[in-house]
Amino acid sequence: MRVVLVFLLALALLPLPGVQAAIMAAPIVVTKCDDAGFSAALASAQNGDTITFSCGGPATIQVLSTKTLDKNYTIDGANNGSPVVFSGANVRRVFTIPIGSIIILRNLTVRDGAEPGGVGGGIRNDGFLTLDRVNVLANSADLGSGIFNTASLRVIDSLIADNTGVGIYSSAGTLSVQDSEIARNSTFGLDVNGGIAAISGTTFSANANAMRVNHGTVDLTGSTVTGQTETGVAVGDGELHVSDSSFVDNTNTLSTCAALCTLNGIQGTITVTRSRFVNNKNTTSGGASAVLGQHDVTITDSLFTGNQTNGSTTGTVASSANQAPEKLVITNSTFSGNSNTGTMNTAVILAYSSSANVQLTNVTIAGNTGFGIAGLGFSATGGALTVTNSIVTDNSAGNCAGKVTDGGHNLPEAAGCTGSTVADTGLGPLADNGGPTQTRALLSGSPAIDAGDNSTCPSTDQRGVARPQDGDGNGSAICDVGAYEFVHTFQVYVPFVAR
Ligand SMILES: [Ca+2]
Repeated sequence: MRVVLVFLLALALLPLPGVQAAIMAAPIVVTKCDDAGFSAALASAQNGDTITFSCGGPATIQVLSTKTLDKNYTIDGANNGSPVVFSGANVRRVFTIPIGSIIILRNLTVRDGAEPGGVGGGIRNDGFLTLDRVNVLANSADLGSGIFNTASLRVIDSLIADNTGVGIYSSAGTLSVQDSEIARNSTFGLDVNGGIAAISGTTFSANANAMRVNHGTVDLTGSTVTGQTETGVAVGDGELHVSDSSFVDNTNTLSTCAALCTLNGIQGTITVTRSRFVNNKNTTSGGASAVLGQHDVTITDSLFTGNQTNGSTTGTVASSANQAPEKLVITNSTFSGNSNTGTMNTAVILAYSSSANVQLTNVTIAGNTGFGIAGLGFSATGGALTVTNSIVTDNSAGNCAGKVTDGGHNLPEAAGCTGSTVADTGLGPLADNGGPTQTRALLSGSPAIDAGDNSTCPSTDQRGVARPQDGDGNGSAICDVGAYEFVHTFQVYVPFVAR
């Protein structure tokens, strides 16, 4: 997949033929800013042209027929600081880009397009389309209300909002979204059903659902998913890779998962790295506030705090319906201050499938609350929940329940969970201790320092600090227990030298 993404990046950086030629040609300037004036400009445009506007003030061009952009050119609606609005008047699509066309739309708004019973209310793209500083607003269709993409779509510095239905539906090809906002779409902000997509620096806010990955592969990087009213991101039979992203304040009152979950697909893969899950809430029976994994889910170097559920059989991260060899693997991550207050089978990490295969390594689970159990819970027979090099402590009520397997080098403070009981694990509060996500530091003298297993610990801690460190200064570098590796600071005597 990396090879494919690098190839795509290279493609994206190549100058488009239309851009090169546009440098050579004088722009076609639209001064009669209505359907007839714009249609005349489109009719005269040749490959490489740029169409601009000088409308003498703000302008809305209501298209009287869908405009087919069938050559290679740029439409720049800057209009001397009053970007042009193209409207479908809620009766027709605004733009169609056919196979092979290379089009750049810049500094304009596409709104009120409609394709009742069809696809692509605002824009249908079967060619190579770039949107640069474009608003796609309040469009409607059966599928792809804002944009329906089958080929190559690149979205930069743009706003895809208030569409009735899906903001962008991508059925195949490539989709790139950079530094954009996807907001208040009534079903899904993005709906990926094939091909590959790369989303970066983008905020999803207040959609019903931010994104669905039914098929295809999606990279979500440096992005924020906040304020969704149903599910943040849902994965069906696709592959999702999340890194350096935040899922914050998503609340689901309707279904099983608030932030990130797998649907009932045949397969589906999620990886999460260096990301935050904060204050997500799921209020229904069953599911998860942060991550619901039904197939392969891998979580590394991430933080979970302030997430809440109050239905029965719920967890902050819940694993269900995994079929061997699928598994939920969590490494170098912190769970603190989450609550699961339902009436049964609640836990921060909840395995409730008889075939669950959950592996936790160097995880810190501390200071969470729950009704039945607050820490680790295994609510079915069969399967396995194995915990290694981890701290599971100060969770009320209870640190572990069900069949928890001791992978070694765990440090609970009280009986009831696997490992060697200690009086106090010496954890600091959740805080910024360096690195991309907050952690709970090991305080000096903590029994977790140098108590892990070098053969099973990862090569860094949650923050990216190298493991193992010689935390107690005895000359032996040994991994710590939990998500944080203590760095011993030697007392250095610096003699005072008088000048
Ligand atoms: Ca150490």
